Parts: sequence; structure tokens; C-alpha cells
Amino acid sequence: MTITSEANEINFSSNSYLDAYSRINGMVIVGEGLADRHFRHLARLFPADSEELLRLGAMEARHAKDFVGCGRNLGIKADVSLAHKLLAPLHQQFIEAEKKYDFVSCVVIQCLIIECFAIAAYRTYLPVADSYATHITKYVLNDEFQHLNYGEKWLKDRFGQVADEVEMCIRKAVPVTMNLLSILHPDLKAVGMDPGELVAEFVVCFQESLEQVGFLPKNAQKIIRSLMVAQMLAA
Ligand code: PL3
Ligand code: FE2
Ligand code: FE2
Repeated sequence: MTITSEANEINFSSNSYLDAYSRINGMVIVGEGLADRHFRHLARLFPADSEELLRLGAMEARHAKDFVGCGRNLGIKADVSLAHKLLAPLHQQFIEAEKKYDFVSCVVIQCLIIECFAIAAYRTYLPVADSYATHITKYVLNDEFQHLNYGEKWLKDRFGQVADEVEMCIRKAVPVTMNLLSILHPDLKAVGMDPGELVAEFVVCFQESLEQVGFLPKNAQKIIRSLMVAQMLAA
């Protein structure tokens, strides 16, 4: 099956496409599964919001299942080994924060960083997705905004007390997230995605989120810019 879009032609049945797709698909399935677990942790931490958080977690479990279907549709089985390795440090940061009663970091890691990353990834994937995956990705992308909004509202309601913690968490957790991209770089390109565009989408989403939470636009920009400079120097 070959489709032609404006700039590129993607052969969804070539070995190189399917090989890369199995790892990308693995990342997405493991990422969605992890998001489900994080929301169930948050539901225990915030009993007043438990029902809503369990509902958000259940959406993530559904996303994972539907992305398994995208792999199955192409006749591949997701390769989850790399994904488990790549996502472990971020999950570890979530768990360590929880142990230290640093619930602000738990919210920032799952609802701002992971969700903005997912939104950026799915936005970048949509124009190069096969038609089956396009339907799934569209509805998932729509759902992810609910997850992002939960975190934005939670942090906004407490902005005065949590601003410094939010910033510290971002400085620790965003580089770990960006590191995923450098490792996935060849696979992203092989499925037709532009890693630079993914980073650009992440910056847009994250800037908007920080402003929603209460940071002044120029302060949000400063935080993001310093992260991106550190990232470029490390590359
Ligand atoms: C939150 O709801 C889910 C978090 C998922 C993280 C996804 C990481 C994706 C990395 C690159 C994926 C490209 C998208 C391709 C979609 C099949
Ligand atoms: Fe999701
Ligand atoms: Fe989500």
C-alpha cells in the first residue's frame, strides 16, 4: 500500500517502514499504559478527584488498546523492549516524587510533560499516518487535551504556592523526555515524521500550558528556551 502526499511517498508495507513502526508503536503503547498507571496513582493521591482521574486513566488504557490495533492492522507486533527502557527514567521520577509527597511534580510529569509530548507526537504523526491509524490518532489526540487540562487547572488553582516547584520539576524531567527523541530519531524519520517538527510542536504546546498554569508568557518562554539550549548543547 503506497500513498502519495504533498512531499513524501510512504510505503506502509516496506520492511524498513514496518521495522521502525514496530518500535514507535511500542513506545506509544507503553507510554499510554504508563499514563494509565500514573492517573491511577493520582486518583489515590487526590481522593476528591478520584472518579475523574480513574476515568482519565481508563481513557489511556483504551488508547493503548487501540494503538495495538494500529500495529495489528499493518501486520506487525509492537516491539516494547526499547520503550520500557526509554520510559523508565520518567516513570522513576514520577515514583520518586510520589514517595517524597511532591505531588506537584507528579502532576507536572504526567499531565503537562507527558501529555504535551503525546500531543506533539500525534500531531506530527497525523499527516503521515495510514488511514486506519488516522482515525484512531484523531480521537486519541482529542482525548489528550482533557488530560492536559486537568493538570493545568490543578496547578493554576495553586499557582502561588507551586510555581517554583513546577519550574524545578520541568528542568529535571523535560531533558529526560527530549532524550527519547534523539534515540527515536532514525525510527521517526523512517515512518515519515520530522523529529524537528515534533520538538517545535512540543514547544508550542508546552508554552501554552505554562501560560494556562499562570506563568507570564515571557517567563514561560525563558524556561523553555533554557531547556532547548541545554538540549542543543547536549546533542
Ligand atoms: C499520554 O496519553 C500518552 C503518552 C504517550 C507517549 C507517546 C510517545 C511517542 C513517541 C513518538 C511517537 C510517534 C507517534 C506515532 C503514533 C503511532
Ligand atoms: Fe493517551
Ligand atoms: Fe493522556
